[in-house]
Amino acid sequence: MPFITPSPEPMAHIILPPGWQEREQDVTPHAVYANRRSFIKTMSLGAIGAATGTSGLACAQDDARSSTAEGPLDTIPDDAPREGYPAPRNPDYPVDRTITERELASGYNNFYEFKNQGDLKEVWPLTDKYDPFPWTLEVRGLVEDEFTMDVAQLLHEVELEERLYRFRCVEAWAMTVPWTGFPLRALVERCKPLARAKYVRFVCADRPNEMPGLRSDWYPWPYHEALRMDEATNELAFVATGLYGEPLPKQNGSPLRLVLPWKYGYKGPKAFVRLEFTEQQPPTFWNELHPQEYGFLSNVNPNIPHPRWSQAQEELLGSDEKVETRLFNGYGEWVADLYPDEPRSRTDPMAR
Ligand SMILES: Nc1nc2c(c(=O)[nH]1)N[C@H]1C(S)=C(S)[C@@H](COP(=O)(O)O)O[C@H]1N2
Ligand SMILES: [Mo]
Repeated sequence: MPFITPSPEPMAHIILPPGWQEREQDVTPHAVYANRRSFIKTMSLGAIGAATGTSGLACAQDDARSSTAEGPLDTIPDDAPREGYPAPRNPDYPVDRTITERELASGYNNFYEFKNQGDLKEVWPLTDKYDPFPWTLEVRGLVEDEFTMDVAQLLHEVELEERLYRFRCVEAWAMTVPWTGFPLRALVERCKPLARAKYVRFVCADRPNEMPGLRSDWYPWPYHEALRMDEATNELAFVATGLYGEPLPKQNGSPLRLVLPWKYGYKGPKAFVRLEFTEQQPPTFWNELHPQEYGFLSNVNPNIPHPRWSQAQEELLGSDEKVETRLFNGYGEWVADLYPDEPRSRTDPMAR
């Protein structure tokens, strides 16, 4: 997501002035596009396996160089449960564009807990020490009874399905991938929220010994997101535990992450460890850092430009092709009713 992270080396030694994020540390989207293109070019040359040391990628790091994973598909945890895989495809969510190459979906990522440069997308070599299982989910706040569930047990109990969804990052890249998982509504129901609960908040893992990016102390770790209850229980909202018919690679959010295809990617927390049901709208990670740039709702909307770039088009991962961005990422049929105030066109008075 956003390109606000300055290079950590100089930053680690100085005190940050208030408002630092808004100033010279901002990197333009163009710089990120350029970086991504060089990455994709590198991949198409077949150099991905060598990217740990010699590929000439801009952001090689010590952590990356010592990675034992040989490629982006080599990071699926050995002990990830595989019961129910591959899961049957749910046909209710057809897509009209090509499925993204698997190596790209797992080789070009945003997962700030692991990276230490804002435009670094090669996350997989940094996940060596991350050992997600066993994993528990804490259920807290406005529920009948607070409790903690074991994720392996949860996976044994739910029915897995596959959904092919369009995915849109706020940075204007997009992909189309088959997720394995189950509806978020099923998880919410297990939590037995009280009628008073209006929001559900997700708090992500905080494992500094396994996640090198957590050393970047200018972020309000742990990563945290939140949804309104009517959003969380919409049938599109999905808990993904797998990708391309196998358990999630670590960099894609093992052991579980949210996928909300009508929202920008950052609204879907990876590797969350706690759900908390609240009456008030909880603060969220990127909104706290840049309230002007990342709203609470963050629905995909070509009529609301990001303050620093247009959202009218998006680039499909793996090609230089630009396609028109669709309102709610094309999922209006399911979610438009939830957002009466969302600008429907560029001339809508609500459009900014
Ligand atoms: N915990 C956590 N979840 C996260 C992020 C993150 O940095 N940390 N990045 C978000 C962003 S900006 C995007 S675009 C998606 C990327 O998912 P992918 O790498 O599997 O494509 O994850 C989202 N979830
Ligand atoms: Mo993103």
